[in-house]
Amino acid sequence: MQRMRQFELRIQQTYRSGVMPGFIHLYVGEEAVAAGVCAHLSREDYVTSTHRGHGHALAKGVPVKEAFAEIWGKPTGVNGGRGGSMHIYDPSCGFLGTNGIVAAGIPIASGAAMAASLRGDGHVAVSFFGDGAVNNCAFHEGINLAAALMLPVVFVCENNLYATETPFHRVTRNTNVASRAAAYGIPGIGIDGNDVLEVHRVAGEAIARARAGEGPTLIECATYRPLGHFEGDPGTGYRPKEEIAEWKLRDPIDRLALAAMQAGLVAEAELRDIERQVEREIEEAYEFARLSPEADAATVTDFVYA
Ligand SMILES: Cc1ncc(C[n+]2csc(CCOP(=O)(O)OP(=O)(O)O)c2C)c(N)n1
Ligand SMILES: [Mg+2]
Repeated sequence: MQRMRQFELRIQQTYRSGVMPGFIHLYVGEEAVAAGVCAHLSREDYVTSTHRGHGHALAKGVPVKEAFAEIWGKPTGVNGGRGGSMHIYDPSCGFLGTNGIVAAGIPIASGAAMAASLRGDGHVAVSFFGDGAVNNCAFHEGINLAAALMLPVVFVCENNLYATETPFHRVTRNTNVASRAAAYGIPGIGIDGNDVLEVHRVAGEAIARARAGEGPTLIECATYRPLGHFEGDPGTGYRPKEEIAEWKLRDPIDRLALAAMQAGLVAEAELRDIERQVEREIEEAYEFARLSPEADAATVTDFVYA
């Protein structure tokens, strides 16, 4: 969670300095979901992600340096800087992409799970998506197919209450995403997405069921993005300040740190050590990306098919 948090804050700072091209949506505040779920996945398992996908990429094992350079558009990026924030793709660790098209990762995960199922290799797929995805047709088709074929896939909705500036309750009558699982005949579970231990427990059970051939699960994680929708949106014009303040008190990293200290599992100094260790790692990634050359304009048509 620290790695995801500090990565995003460094990306934010770099982006704001004006050197980074493109458009970014930060994952700050939602780290418990990616961390709790991806802890159960091997490199060969699959993940599909969203426009808010830097955290998913890191949690699935995309190297921090190459992710940083990719978002910066540098040729040393994991996709040669051709993809950027919303097209980070690394098949070597089963990461089937951040994705600028809302809900598009859902059927891709079902397809990856179908491939794993046909090969019989015991691998699973996980699809992360937002509340904004659940009224898109890809949600219905992707989950229905997975349920009908009992595919090894777990659908993880990061319900942060808003799609851009639109509150979820304004665009749907049934705001209980987990309850929609019933329509597909699969288990649906709503959990506290800012409690990494709860995410870890529930995701572990769902992933074990998928691996055992017992089919898909829909998990709805209640979470929040304290920042704006994208870098540039102040994020305050469409929701009460009190709501943002209240959710900041439920920060997933602070909560785990406090619980672990109260249980006597870790001393504050050890937590600071982790923070500093991650700080160094992120600084190295930043320097790697900064010192990488800019793309050569002569290569602009490389990888373009006619
Ligand atoms: C199919 C499609 N429709 C609309 C958009 C424009 N769009 C980009 S992000 C977004 C909101 C997504 O909200 P949500 O899925 O809840 O994810 P969050 O940003 O809250 O993490 C929209 C509507 C898009 N990218 N793709
Ligand atoms: Mg949302």
